[in-house]
Amino acid sequence: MDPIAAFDQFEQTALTAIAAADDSAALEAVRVEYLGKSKGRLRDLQSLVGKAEKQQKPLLGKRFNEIKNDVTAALDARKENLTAPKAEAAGLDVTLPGSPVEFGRRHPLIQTIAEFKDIIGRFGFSVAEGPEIEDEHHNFVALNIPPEHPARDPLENFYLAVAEKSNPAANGGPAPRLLRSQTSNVQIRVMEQTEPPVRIVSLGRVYRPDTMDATHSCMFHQMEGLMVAKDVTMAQLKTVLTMFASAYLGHDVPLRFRPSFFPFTEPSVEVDVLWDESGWVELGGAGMVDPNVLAAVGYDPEEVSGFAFGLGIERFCMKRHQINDIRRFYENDVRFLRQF
Ligand code: FA5
Repeated sequence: MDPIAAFDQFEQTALTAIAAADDSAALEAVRVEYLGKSKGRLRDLQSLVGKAEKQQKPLLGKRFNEIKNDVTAALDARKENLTAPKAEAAGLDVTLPGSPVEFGRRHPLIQTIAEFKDIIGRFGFSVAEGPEIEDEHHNFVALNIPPEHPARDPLENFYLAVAEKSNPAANGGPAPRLLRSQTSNVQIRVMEQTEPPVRIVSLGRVYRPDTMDATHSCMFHQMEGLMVAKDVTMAQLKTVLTMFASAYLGHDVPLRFRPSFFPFTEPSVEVDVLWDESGWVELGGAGMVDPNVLAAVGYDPEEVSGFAFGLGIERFCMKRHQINDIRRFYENDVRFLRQF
């Protein structure tokens, strides 16, 4: 074959093989076949130059170098192409700005709980945990709530079916259990296990079969607070609650303390906030821990006194963000949730 034709054919087949190689291993095989130092087909071309007539040699030499450079360049380009990110190989422009990634965010109540812990922590309260499934002792008895009290009515609570109220432990059945109706159960559990002084809060879910409306839910969150030490006073309770509410709701928040009644505190108060033109809404209950409660956990009411409070977390969050209906928290509507 005419050397020039052989050169052209070499170039043609080499470039076709390079373009057809679809991974690095195939491309390497092509390189070895065409450009390999010991057995590559380029060596055959080189020998054609060597055997050529004297006057043809410069032309063939020039063509040889051109082909060698072209094939080498095509190999390098293909190699870069194969190792480039897939998106680029698929014809995408990776230099374009990416589409924004939507980050999730924490639920407003979870944010509120974190902020509550932060604020009350500055008053020296540490966080205690307690169970949501509770026995009657910790939810009622130890809190001085007698069996005939309306708060213990099965219709006012979520008792667990496995241990119905009609099947009390006294009859050999399992002890009745219920979803706790207040975080005050944690007061008792902490006092049972800790010597005074005590200064704790406990935040979590509570459950009541209340009729749902704008400010009532069947499941909601409370922050319980308990401080027991020598000479704890009602004035300290009022100060802590006022400072806490001002820290979360703003310094000029209008609060109102109303005398009230809880079986486990004496005296007792309820704390209201001025909601809007329509009037006041209750934020929580509080009071001085009843001496009976202190004595029942083994504390000496002559030695120590204490205050306790239970605040509705949803209501605080609603007041702060002007949320007009508690059900918004539980509807999973992203248009609502993404505002926090
Ligand atoms: C109690 O639960 C007492 N354990 C509070 C307490 C603790 C008093 C320690 C004394 C000492 P009450 O039932 O009032 O109290 O509830 C407290 C707060 O929880 C209410 O003020 C309100 O903010 C909130 N709350 C009560 N029921 C609901 C409900 N169904 N939905 C949303 N929030 C509620």
